[in-house]
Amino acid sequence: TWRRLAASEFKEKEEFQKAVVRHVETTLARSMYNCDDAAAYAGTALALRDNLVIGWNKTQQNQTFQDPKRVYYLSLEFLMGRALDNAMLNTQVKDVAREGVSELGFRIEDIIDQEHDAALGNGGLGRLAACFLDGLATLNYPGWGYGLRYRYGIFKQEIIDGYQVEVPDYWLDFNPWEFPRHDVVVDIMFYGYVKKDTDENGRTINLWEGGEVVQAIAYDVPVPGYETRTTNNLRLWSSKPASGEFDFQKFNSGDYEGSIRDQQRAETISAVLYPNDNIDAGKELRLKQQYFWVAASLHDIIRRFKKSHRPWQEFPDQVAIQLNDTHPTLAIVELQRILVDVEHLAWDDAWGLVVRTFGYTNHTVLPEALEKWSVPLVQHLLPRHLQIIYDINLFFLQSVERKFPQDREMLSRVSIIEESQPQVLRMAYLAIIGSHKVNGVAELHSDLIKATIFKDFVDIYGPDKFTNVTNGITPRRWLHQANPKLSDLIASKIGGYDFLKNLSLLEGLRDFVDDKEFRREWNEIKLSNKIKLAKYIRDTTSISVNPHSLFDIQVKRIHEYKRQQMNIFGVIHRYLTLKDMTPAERKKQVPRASIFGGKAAPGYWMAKTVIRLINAVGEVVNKDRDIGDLLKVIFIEDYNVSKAELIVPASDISEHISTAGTEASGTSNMKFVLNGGLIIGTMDGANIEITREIGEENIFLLGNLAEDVEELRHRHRYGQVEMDPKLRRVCDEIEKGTFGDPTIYGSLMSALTTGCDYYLVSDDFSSYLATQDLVDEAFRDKDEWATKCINSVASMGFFSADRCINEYADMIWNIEPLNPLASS
Ligand code: DL6
Repeated sequence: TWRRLAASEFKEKEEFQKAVVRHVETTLARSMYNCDDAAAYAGTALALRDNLVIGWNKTQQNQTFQDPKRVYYLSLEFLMGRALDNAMLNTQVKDVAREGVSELGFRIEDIIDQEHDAALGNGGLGRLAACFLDGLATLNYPGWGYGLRYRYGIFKQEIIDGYQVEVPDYWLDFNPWEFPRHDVVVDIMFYGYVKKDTDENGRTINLWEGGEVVQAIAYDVPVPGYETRTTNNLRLWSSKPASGEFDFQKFNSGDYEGSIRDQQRAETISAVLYPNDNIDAGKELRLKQQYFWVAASLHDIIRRFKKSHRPWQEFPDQVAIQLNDTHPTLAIVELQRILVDVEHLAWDDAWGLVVRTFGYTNHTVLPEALEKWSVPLVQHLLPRHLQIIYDINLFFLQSVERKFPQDREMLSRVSIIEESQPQVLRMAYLAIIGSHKVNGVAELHSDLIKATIFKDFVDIYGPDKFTNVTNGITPRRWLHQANPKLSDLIASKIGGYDFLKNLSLLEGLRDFVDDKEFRREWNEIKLSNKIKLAKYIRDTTSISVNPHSLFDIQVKRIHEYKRQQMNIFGVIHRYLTLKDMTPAERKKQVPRASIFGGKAAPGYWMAKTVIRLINAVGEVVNKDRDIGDLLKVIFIEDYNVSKAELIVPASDISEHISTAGTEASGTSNMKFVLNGGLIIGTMDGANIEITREIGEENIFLLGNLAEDVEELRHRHRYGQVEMDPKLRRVCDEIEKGTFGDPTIYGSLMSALTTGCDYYLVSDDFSSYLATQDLVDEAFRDKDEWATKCINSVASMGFFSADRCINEYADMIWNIEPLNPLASS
């Protein structure tokens, strides 16, 4: 039963009300007569927070007292979204809170809407980290997240004249969910030089000296599990100058700018999230961020380990560190440095501990996303670390040479140092060499990394070092919170809400698939979610969308490999086809709303051009009277987690149409299916496993397979591929100026021709259109459609983040859940 207990102390609405009023009147110094939604949000959040903090403190005390092995999840991104609703639901106080605030004259939905998203991430990688924190806490694992407290999260996207414009997102005005720990401060050094010295035993040691020092200050964020007392911690580091705030000497001499220069320089480190998804920017500040964060986190982890006075040999028995992509790879080097230079362990002993501690998750095979750091830059910023990397590489290459004495080329292929101009460090190779397990995030992806980018390493280490953990999502946020009516309906049928902790229980829905009343309620819920989204679209864009039309949604980062361009080309084709029809023919068509959303990296011209085209097509189509409701094209501005919670439950079909072999997993595909939407997609990433779980009859698959991609690209390079005629017509229409000045789309057009169509739009286009026709056909049969949706939801158990966390815990971290009541 200890798993079931929530931390909630609020049993009655009166208690909750009192706490809200107290906070409004005392913490905010406002009168209840002068309390708007924003103040009511603050009061509600603070009341709930009081409650949360008690469970959080207890969890941390319990973990300190029990001292189990812990996992530390190092991620440069945590895309948490809003916290209030999630915290209310996880601690089971939402009903009490709703009643409480309602008597004070507020609607809980309006209060929830006041919260700013915590958007410390770009997309899938950051949201996965957030889902994993929820899973860790819910399953009572002792696990912490470590990240950076960016002052500016991912930019806010505005659409002006059809173009994306980036606006800074200052989200920290009022953030009740973080606790500054002014006593948890770590000095972090950069630059300087390495000095040789001797230790107490007369051995030569290397000392890293001099350089700039910046302080890392901890901010803690409570992460409550669902229906448990466990509230874990997310520790985010913020940078500040080590030498006080201000240089008085400079100030007094009139050098006002100079007097704050150091302060600004230090604070810049945690100022802003790099807004790139699947693109490596390679900037010095980014490297500084990475080292600052991993050095502070390791210092903290080691301080905690040292409290128990265990010998160093036990470090990997107490500590597991998961590297979320290569961004934290310097942690491997930093731990080796601390063990050898500071703790004076022998190199090999230290290295053995390092490798047993780390696990590395790869999230991409795209070459442009694989991190490489310039050697001169690392030499300048982290001179001692570069020496250590050279040594790690040397010992590694020696071992490879012993194993493959005949294969000289292997050495240059697997070396951490790439012999380019300038030389660069291949961070993924360093991450593999310094970890005991490497995993991909979906079966196809894990197979691909073994067969392609990491093939040599499989030969060197054997296949056991490489494994797969298919991604998952938390059903608490992505069903219960985002789609409460559906969650309630499911609970009413399958015997309560246990499915939120054991998602396989959704199987129970199969017993109701033919139940008329159940199907009616199911369809009503979908319709009400679509009405809600249609209202939002109308309020924000003035475009009316018929809620009975087929909602076709593609929301994700805009990237050529995700192929939003194929989607919008398909929309143009649909528009042209409708225009060709007689009014009588048109009447027979299925009305469709094509809904897009997503941000483009600010420097990614092609992605921005795709956004421009989508908006331009919308401009033409949405006001074409011949077309009316038959086709609407909408671009939802500033897609983020809280908008996803509105959009995902409203979809009939969602698009996951990446070029096969490019999308490592995808996680929105799982969210859409879990919410009773079907998907159209390629045989890529987790789509493949979704197909396996829900059955081929419930998914609309299209396009070439990953194994064909190389050959197709080869044919394009040698001019052997004719453009699909339907795509030709679409391009002609764009080039004719139907969607505005055609020169705007020049890069998009030439990517298909002179660019050799690297993402194979032409090759998949006819299959895409044919599959969209099948979607229309299937949607006409409302009964059959509902059957597909219900059966799919029933099969989604596998995609719970809890399953992932248990797999990581078992295969990689070797940790156990901890009874949250053990020491109370
Ligand atoms: O694993 C989470 C997520 C996957 O679902 C996406 O398929 C993948 O594109 C994304 N990868 C990245 C890589 N970025 N970097 N570095 O975001 O990871």
